Amino acid sequence: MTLNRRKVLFLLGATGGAVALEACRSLVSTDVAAAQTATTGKISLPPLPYDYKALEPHIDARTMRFHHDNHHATYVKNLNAALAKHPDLQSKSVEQMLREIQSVPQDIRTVVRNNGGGHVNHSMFWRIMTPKGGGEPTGAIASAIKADFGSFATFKQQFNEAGANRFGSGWVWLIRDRAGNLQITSTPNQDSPLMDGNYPIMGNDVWEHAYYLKYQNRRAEYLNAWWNVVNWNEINQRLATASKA
Ligand code: MN3
Repeated sequence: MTLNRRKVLFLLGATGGAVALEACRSLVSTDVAAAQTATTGKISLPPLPYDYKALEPHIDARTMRFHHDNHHATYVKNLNAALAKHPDLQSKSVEQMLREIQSVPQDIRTVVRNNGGGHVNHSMFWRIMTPKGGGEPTGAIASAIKADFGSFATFKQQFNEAGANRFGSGWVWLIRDRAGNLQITSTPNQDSPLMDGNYPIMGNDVWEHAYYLKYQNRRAEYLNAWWNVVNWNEINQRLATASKA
């Protein structure tokens, strides 16, 4: 019996499983996934921080429901199944596993890369959107964007281009690299910038499942509409976290 298993049993006995789980779910943190691993030893699906229909008309309720309840839930399920084969890994956060992907046991490395990446990417994604979002960036991210890209309009255009040019499935990112510079990048599949030592400040999901029901093949239209739901407060928090890392 591992330490994590004992911790879980302790939590269940002391506070009731539902309460412990609720405590994990309500954590307001950019490292929600990490907190959940540390507390329960098992990864759980974070609930959407708003209703399925909250991002209408820019992102439709049906897409949000499928995306969260099916796609993200499946990443969590597959990740837990893989980690069950290596209980020693359960003391690590998923972020840490991605940062050290080459040290993850070979038999589950690809599963962790795809599903751990999927879990961490989507846990960020739900939080950097909000029904009260959009508009011009605020705070430190506004200054950083102006300093590094000249203007928000230029940044937005370059970010959308990178998203449009990602062939097939993947993500477009604003990352903070090891040297502390902001860069627009993109990754295939569910690969995380963490795997290259970069910190994802914000990212947009350009898998077809993120937009196909409403926008069909019009990815550029989705990329444009997405800015209406961007949560600059949360992105400022992520920038602060990245700067401390
Ligand atoms: Mn997705």
